[in-house]
Amino acid sequence: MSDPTIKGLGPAPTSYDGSPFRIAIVHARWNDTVIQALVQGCIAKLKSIGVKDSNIVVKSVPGSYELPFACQRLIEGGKTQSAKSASSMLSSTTNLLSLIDSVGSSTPKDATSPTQTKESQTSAGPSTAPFSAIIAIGCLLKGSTMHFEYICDAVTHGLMRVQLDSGTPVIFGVLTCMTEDQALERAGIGRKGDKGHNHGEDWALAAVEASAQVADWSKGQL
Ligand code: DLZ
Repeated sequence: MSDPTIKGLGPAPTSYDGSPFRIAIVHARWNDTVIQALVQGCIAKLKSIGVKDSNIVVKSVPGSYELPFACQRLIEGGKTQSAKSASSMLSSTTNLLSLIDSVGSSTPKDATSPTQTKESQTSAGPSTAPFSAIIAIGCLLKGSTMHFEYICDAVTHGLMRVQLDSGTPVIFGVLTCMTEDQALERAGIGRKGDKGHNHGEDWALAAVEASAQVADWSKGQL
């Protein structure tokens, strides 16, 4: 019988569509079996609620202690990528306009070939929008020293600080377990009969819900 204290996410008051959002997952590599199950569960749920495959970015770090810094840098990287892409789009549009200008009012003969911009050719490709939300996934297991307590505390506060400082939701996907069995059951791969529940799925739902709320609230739509 699996741990009866395992709980999942209750239904949201609204159902959210993930298709407009770009989501990053940063995961630790410690306790890899648990991590892989959580990441796979998270990705599958993101896709099932509409997030496009090309809008899911997955990065890894060695351990949970590295998660806050990696999340902070990735959020900044997403903003930089977005700004660079917007400015290169603007300069391509300017070039195109000056080309049209230089041939007078006539339309360029082959409007799609030599004059086509790199950006327009790849417009169906991966999004370069800033991340709507980031999901930090780790698994900390209690050992016989105080190491666990210090890392749990640092990671929890670090991730909270990153989301408040950046304004980008950071989903807390860090299991803090006393035993390996507790972790396996919270990744849906328990060894004792009932497999438990994969919390990666809950974190995907939380990421899309937070993304939708931030998008609405930042436009004053409450
Ligand atoms: C060192 C360590 C230990 C003992 N246990 C875990 C763990 O259970 N889960 C985890 O994600 N990371 C662990 N680490 C690694 C630290 O998080 C970190 O990667 C290193 O201390 C290097 O900064």
